[in-house]
Amino acid sequence: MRTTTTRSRTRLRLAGALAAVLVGAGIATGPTAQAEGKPQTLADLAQKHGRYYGSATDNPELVDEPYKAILGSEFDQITPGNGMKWYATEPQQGVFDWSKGDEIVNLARANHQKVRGHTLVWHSQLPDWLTGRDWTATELRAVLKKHIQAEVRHYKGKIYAWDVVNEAFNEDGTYRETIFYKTLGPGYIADALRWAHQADPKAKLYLNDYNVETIGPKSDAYYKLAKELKAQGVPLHGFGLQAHLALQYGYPTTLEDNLRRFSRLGLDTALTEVDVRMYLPADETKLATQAEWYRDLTDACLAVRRCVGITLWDYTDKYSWIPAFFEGEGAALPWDEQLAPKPAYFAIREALK
Ligand code: 9MR
Repeated sequence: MRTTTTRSRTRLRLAGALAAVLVGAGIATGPTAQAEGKPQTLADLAQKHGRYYGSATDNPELVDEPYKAILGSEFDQITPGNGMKWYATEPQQGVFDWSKGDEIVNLARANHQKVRGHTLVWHSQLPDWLTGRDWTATELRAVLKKHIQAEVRHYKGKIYAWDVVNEAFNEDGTYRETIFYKTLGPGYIADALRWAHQADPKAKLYLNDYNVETIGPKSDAYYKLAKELKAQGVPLHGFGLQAHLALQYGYPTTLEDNLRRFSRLGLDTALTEVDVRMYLPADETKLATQAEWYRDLTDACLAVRRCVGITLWDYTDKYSWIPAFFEGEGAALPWDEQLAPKPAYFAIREALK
């Protein structure tokens, strides 16, 4: 892992400051200012390394044309922030609504972007019909199988990778006591993967979680489970590290080693929901540190062969989930609320060059 040097910090600040001046003067920087007039987006730069650079997006934002223009041009992968979750896709038992997910998939097709499907099995954002009553194991198994297979089948051939099970472990590495775990036991994870694989044998199937960027009890639990699942021949192809980072907790310095150990199990890895929040107000120093982190996490992925790509959890502070969930925090993304690139954006470009 590269350590932050005063020189690189200064360089970043200068790059950011220069870009800000150029943007302010109406002179295109970055994507539109390359040699031979060829626009170089984050996606273009990432593709040269065989990686994707993506962003989450959410249906209500898609009326914002300037937002959509950057989403469609700068990225080669998108993830629906909410549109494919259980509450959205099966609002009544057995009654499916694909409208939100379809909107995202159609947008991705128009922009030649990959889609990460998010998410099939999660304890949060479940419909009331599911959480509002007790189920026997036999009943819940059937409900879960039907949901997974209906959704994966509907999107067959259109989804690059699915977050099949999201956030299955607690911080100490014990299983999270979700409705699925409590009713079905830990085997629900292997079952979910097998059912998804039957429905779309070509989609990459992931487990995905937050606070798993460092080597520690939670990522160890995934490592152990992934190893077991692979040994049993369960169709697991990747591990998603959400990477919701916060300046006050320090950079996860074991990220690269952690990615590498999952690669060695024969799994792809991806940074799936990246943001780097800070206490507001943002200032030059915090934004410079944030830029270093974005650069370092991009470097970490590039350094590990099977780290396939990076997804921002939306690309702009305008649509970040952070301020609503963490009081007094925000400014977590590489574009600000006016859709102007921040130092973090230029730092990512630097890492990709
Ligand atoms: O971005 C999503 C936000 O719009 C929702 O309100 C929130 C509800 O929990 O979920 C957000 O996305 C989450 C993702 O699905 C799973 N990892 C954590 C993300 C942030 O909460």
